[in-house]
Amino acid sequence: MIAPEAYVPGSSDVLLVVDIQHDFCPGGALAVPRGDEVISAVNALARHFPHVVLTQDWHPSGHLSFASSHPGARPYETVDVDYGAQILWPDHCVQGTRGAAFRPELDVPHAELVLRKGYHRGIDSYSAFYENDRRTPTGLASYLRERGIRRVFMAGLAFDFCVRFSAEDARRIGFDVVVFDDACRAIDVGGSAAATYEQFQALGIACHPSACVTDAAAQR
Ligand code: VGL
Ligand code: ZN
Repeated sequence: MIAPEAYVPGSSDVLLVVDIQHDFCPGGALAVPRGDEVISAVNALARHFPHVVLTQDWHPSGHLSFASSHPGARPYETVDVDYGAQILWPDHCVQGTRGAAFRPELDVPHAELVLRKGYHRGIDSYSAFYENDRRTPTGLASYLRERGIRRVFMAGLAFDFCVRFSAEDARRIGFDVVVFDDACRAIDVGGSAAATYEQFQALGIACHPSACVTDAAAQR
């Protein structure tokens, strides 16, 4: 694990910025409480990372994760699908809509890759590495490995879903993982935020304040 002290990101580090989209911010279809507050911290962090990857939740209409696709079901209920339990969400991040667009305040012009996920109608994808069937890869692990990345740092939305699943997969794949939890916000359904911290501890996923990076740079 990486110690929570000041450090300067290098060429084998990537910042993975998760789902800074209208629909996950206040006023959006699946608003994460105070989700918009992370944007300035993410912008500040990104300036210190030579490599940045953005993820974008990107569902076709009628997606399996939408409660509206399951007659009689309501958002935030869990249903059984082919690959196991799936929480149902309000329709969100529909391909090409404003809700799926990045918030305009997100300012990371040097981001190298925009990784879209959740585009298979019948499989949700919280993780940026594997879809919710836990078998279908997105290609991101190979992309990062092939480019010499060893440490994955994360910030964004939502802490207890897409950040959590991405962090856990990255760790299992063999990357060192740090989550800047002050630059994340949680949906928090059924204790999911607390469960995320427990899992991170069990798996050796560190949570550091983003000041570890932004202050280190200020000190130089
Ligand atoms: C997310 C629920 C559904 C997320 C995406 O970005 O955390 N959560 N789709
Ligand atoms: Zn989604």
